[in-house]
Amino acid sequence: MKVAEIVVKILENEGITAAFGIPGAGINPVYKYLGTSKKIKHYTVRHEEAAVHAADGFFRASGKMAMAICTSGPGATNFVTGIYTANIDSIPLIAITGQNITSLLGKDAFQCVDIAEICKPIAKATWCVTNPADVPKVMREAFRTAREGKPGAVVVDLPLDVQMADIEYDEAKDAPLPIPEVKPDLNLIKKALDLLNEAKNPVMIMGGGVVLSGAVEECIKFAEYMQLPVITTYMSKGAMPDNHPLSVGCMGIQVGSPLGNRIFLESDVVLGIGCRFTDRHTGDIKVYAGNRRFIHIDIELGQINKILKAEVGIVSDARLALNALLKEAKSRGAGKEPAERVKTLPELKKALKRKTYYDNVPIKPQRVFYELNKFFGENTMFTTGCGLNQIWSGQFQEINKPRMYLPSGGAGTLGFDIPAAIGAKIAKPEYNAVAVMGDFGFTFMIEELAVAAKYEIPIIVIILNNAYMSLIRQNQKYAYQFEFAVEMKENLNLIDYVKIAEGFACRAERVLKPEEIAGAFERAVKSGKPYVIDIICEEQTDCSMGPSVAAIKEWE
Ligand SMILES: Cc1ncc(C[n+]2csc(CCOP(=O)(O)OP(=O)(O)O)c2C)c(N)n1
Ligand SMILES: [Mg+2]
Repeated sequence: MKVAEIVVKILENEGITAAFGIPGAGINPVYKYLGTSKKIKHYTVRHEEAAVHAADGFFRASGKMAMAICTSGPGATNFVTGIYTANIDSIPLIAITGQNITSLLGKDAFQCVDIAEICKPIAKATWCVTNPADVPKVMREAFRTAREGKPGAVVVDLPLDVQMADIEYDEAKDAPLPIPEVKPDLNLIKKALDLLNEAKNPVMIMGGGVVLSGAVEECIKFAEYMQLPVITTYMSKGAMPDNHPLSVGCMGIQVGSPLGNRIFLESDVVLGIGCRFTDRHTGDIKVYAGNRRFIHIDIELGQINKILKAEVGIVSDARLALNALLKEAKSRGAGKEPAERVKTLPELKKALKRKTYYDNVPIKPQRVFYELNKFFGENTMFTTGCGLNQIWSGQFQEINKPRMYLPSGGAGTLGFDIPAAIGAKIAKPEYNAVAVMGDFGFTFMIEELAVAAKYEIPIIVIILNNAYMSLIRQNQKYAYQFEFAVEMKENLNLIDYVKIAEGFACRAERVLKPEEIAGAFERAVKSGKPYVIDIICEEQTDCSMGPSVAAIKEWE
C-alpha cells in the first residue's frame, strides 16, 4: 500500500475528523487520499499558520485532536507560530508537512527546508521520516506523544518519495499506542492533605491541566469538601464557574482580578494543580512565593520545582490526584465548614469588581465587556490573541464553563483569534464562537474570513478599534517614557474594516455608541453568517497591571 494512503488511514483510525490545510506539490500524494476520506473533512485555509490555529481551536473547544497539513518550504515555515502557540499551551495536535525527495535533503533544493529541525525547540516532538517502512510506527508514536502526559504539538515531515513508496501494511494489526495512566503516590497525597489541614488560609490554583485531564468536576468537588477558595489561571478561566461561591477569579499581573490577587496574597498554603507558575501569573516570583508553602500536582515531573520549591510535589494526572485527595479527605472526616473569610467571598467579589459600565462616547473598552457579559449566555466560546483587548477580556469576561474561554495563553499570538474561532465553531457548532480582537490584531489572519464565508462558519468577530496598538503604547509610555509607531489613525479614517469584511462575504457593521453594542450582537447572532463588529473605542485607555501581584496599578 502507498505510504500516503497509510498516513490517511492512521489519521482516521486515531480519530481525526477535521483537517485544516493547504495542498502543495510537496504533500499532494497525501492530499490524494485525504480527498477520498469519508471520515476526515478537510478545510482549505488561506494561510498555513491559520491551519494550525484552527486545529488548535478545535481541540480547545472539544478536547478532540485535529490536524494541520501543508506543503514543504514556506508552507511548512508558516506553521511555526501556530505550532509554538499550541505547544506552549499543551494543546495536542498533529502537523503533517510535505517535503522534497530524500535524495535532495540538505542540498538547497526548491522548497526544501528542515522543518523537523526548525520546530524542535517549539514542538513536543518532530520527525522527518526518511524510511517509508517507519511511517506507520512514527505516526502512532506521534499521536501518543501528542496526547501523553503534558500534551503538545508534534510535526511529522514526509518526503515526497516516502509518501509515494509502497510498503507492507496490515490495517487490522495496527492500532493507537496505549497511554499509561500517571497515578499519584498515596503517601504524598496524605502529606498534601496534612499541609492543607494545617493551613490557616489555604487556596487552590486550578490550572489548564485540570481542564486537559477532564478533572474540572473533581476539582470543584474537592474544593467544596475542603472549602478552599479557587483561583483560576488564564488557561483555566471559566472552568471554575465565575458564579461559584468559592471562585475568586483569575490572578496574575495582567489578567488577574483584585479578589484573586488578594486572596492569594492572604494565603499561607497553596495547592497548585496542573498549573505552571509562569511569569504572567506569578509576576515577581519573590512576592509570589513569600513564605507560602506549596503543594504542586503536575503530570510532568519537570514541572515540579521548576519555578517554585514545592514542599509536596506530586507527579500525577490531575483527575487521579484529585480523586485520591477527596478519598483521603473523606476518610479523615466530614467536609469542612467554610471559614469566616471564605463565607464572605461572594460579597467581597462584588465589592472589588472593576467598573465596566460607562456611557462615554467614544466607547470605553470596558463597556464592550459589560455588554458581552450581559448578552452572550453560557454557551459561547471566546477566543483571544493579544493586546489590551485581550487583557481586558481576561479581566472582565464572566465565564461559567470549561472550554468556553480559549486564549493564546503562553504565546499571546496576534492572529490566533479568527482561525481558532473557526476551529472551535467547527468542533462545537451548537455554541457561538466569538473572537475578541484589537484593531491591529484583526489584520493578522484576516484572510481567514474567506474560510468562514466559504464553509459558512458563522463566527462573530468583535474588534475593539482604538486606533492604537495599545498594549505596546502603554508599555512604551510607562516603562520607557516615549510613544512611537503605535498610533494607527488609519484604522478609523482610511481603512474600512466593514468593507473589508463584506469583501470577504461576511456581514459587518461599525458601532460608535455604547447603546448600539447589544443590537449589533443580536444582529450578528441572528444573521447566522460570519459577522464582524468594528467597535470604535476610546483611544488611550490604560489597563490595570503591574510587576507583581501585590503592586497592580489600577486604571479606569
Ligand atoms: C504575532 C505577534 N506579533 C507581535 C505581537 C506583539 N504585540 C502584542 S499586542 C500588539 C498590539 C496589538 O494591538 P491591537 O490589536 O490594536 O490591540 P490593543 O492592544 O490595542 O487592544 C503587538 C504588536 C504579538 N503579540 N503577536
Ligand atoms: Mg488597538
